[in-house]
Parts: sequence; structure tokens; C-alpha cells
Amino acid sequence: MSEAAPDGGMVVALQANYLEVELDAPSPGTPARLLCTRRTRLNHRGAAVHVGDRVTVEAIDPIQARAVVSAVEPRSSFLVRPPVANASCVLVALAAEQPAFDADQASRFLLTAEQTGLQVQLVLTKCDLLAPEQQLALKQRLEGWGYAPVMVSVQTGLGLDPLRAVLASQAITVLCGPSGVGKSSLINALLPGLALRVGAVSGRLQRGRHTTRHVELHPFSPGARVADTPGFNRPDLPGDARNLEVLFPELRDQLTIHPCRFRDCLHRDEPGCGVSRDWERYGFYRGAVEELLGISRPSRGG
Ligand SMILES: Nc1nc2c(ncn2[C@@H]2O[C@H](COP(=O)(O)OP(=O)(O)OP(=O)(O)O)[C@@H](O)[C@H]2O)c(=O)[nH]1
Ligand SMILES: [Mg+2]
Ligand SMILES: [Zn+2]
Repeated sequence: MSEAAPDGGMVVALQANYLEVELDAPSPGTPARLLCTRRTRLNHRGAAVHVGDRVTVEAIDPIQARAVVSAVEPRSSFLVRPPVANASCVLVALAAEQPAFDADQASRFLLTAEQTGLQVQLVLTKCDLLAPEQQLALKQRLEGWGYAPVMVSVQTGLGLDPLRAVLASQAITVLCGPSGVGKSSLINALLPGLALRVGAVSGRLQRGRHTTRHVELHPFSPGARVADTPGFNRPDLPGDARNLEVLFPELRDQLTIHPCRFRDCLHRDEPGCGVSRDWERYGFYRGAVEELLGISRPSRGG
């Protein structure tokens, strides 16, 4: 990181047209958090500014706690949805129950997270709602997907210490997942005193109510922040069928041991394909490839 300057900071939240920026090293008398607009030049370039972006601010008004963002530094990573820049670790939160575990939805969240190229940690929430043998079965199932899920419950405190250790070791951890799985509840448990709003799940499908509306970074410990994000239910598949294989840890592992004959193999029925069909997400993988090929086929007359 560059040396702390009085005008360097990080975008910690977006509110309508304003950016909330936390200064690295505020001068005496300047509040640490400033409500900022952006220079028209930045708007014109169409350069969107996102939570997690490192920025330079000018025209600081210490009394009103206002300033203007004049420059955005290049990003080291970007999570597309929810949009978070410069995260170093992505926690994908999925409920063990309420809402019930949904493998298709889970995979879509995991693919979006894997696309960042960052460390992806799976977190299974509300484990207090499952009997110990059901917890174990779900854990083993996800190990088959190439993940080592942290099993958590804010009711019993299960798994909170390992998560604290993850958060403390990362500059920016982003917590994403479907609505109602307990992301805000988890951050509240990890950061007592924060009191983020949480909402009960409802209906036959026990869906969340989209309680969190904005991405926001919260300070966890010195140099470490955690982003709470709004839940949503069905992330899009990442854009390119050819790049899908690297987003499945269990497929990556197979390919390291038995590479296919052709480098552009899509592991469907190509000659010399060495990929086994005997893994839980093979059907999902194949469906995703076909969906993406269908979408990317040029439309007639278009
Ligand atoms: N039994 C149980 N319920 C939990 C747990 N964690 C959260 N909940 C409940 O789950 C519901 C949803 O929690 P939230 O924290 O609002 O969920 P969220 O993921 O932030 O939802 P969005 O903001 O809509 O994306 C609330 O009723 C919580 O009390 C848990 O560990 N066990
Ligand atoms: Mg929330
Ligand atoms: Zn293959």
C-alpha cells in the first residue's frame, strides 16, 4: 500500500449519488469519514466507483465533512455482483436451513465468487437448525465440491472463532449470499455493537426479505474490513463457457491429474476427454456450458 496521505482513502459505502470515503490519515480537525461527490471528469469517463475502491479526495470541507473524489486507483480484484472492489477474500454464505440449501443457487454464488480469482470460503449458516448427522452430511457433500465449509450458528456461537481468524487476516472480506441466510446477523455476532438491521425469512420457501439494501464496509480490526451486502436469489452464470472449468475446484483438481487431449475441451463428449462423469456437479457444469453456448450463439438477423 502507498504511504498514507491526508487525501487518500477508501470508499466504504455508496448512497444515491454520494460516496462515503474513509480517509487513511485525516489531518487534525478533519473527520475520518467524508461524504463525497465525484469530479465530472470521472463521471464522463463512465468509470463507476465501487465500495472498496481506493480514491484520492480534494476540496475537503472539514466542517461539513464533505469532499470531492478526484481519482480512483486501479483495482486488484472485482466481484461483479454484489459489486465490491479490492476484496481479498470472498465468503459465500448459504443457509443450512431456512431457506433450505439449494445446490443450483449455491453453485451460482460460488462461480461468481471464483471468478474473482480470490480465496473463496464457503460458510454454512443456521447450523443450529440441523441435527448433527445432517450437518455432517451437508459438510461432506460440499467437501465433494472442493470446499471446506465453516459451519456456523449465531444462536450457539458455532464457527464464529474460525471466521474471526479469517476476517482478521484479510484487508477486505466480502460476505455474499442469498437474502435471508443471515449475513447481517453474522456480522452483528462478529462485531457486537454494530446492530445491522436483520429481517425474518417468510413464506413457504422461507425466502429473505432483502433487508440489507446497500453494500457497506465495516471496520473489523486495524487494517481489516468486512462488507455486508444485499442478498439476491439467482446470480447469472459467468459469461464464457470456455472459462467455466477453472471455476469448479473439483474439476480443476481432476484436470491437473488427467488433462484432456484438447486444450479447448468442454468436457462433454469430446474425443480424448479425461474428465469423469462421476461427480455431483457434473450435471450442473454441463447444463451451465450448454446454457452459455446457447446464449453466446449469434441470433439470426441480429
Ligand atoms: N436459527 C437461526 N436463525 C438465524 C441465524 N442467523 C440468522 N438467523 C435469522 O435469519 C433471518 C435473516 O437474517 P439476516 O441477517 O437479516 O439475513 P441476511 O442474509 O442479511 O438477509 P438480506 O439482508 O436480506 O440479504 C433473521 O430472522 C435471523 O434472526 C442462525 O444462526 N440461526
Ligand atoms: Mg442483510
Ligand atoms: Zn475434457
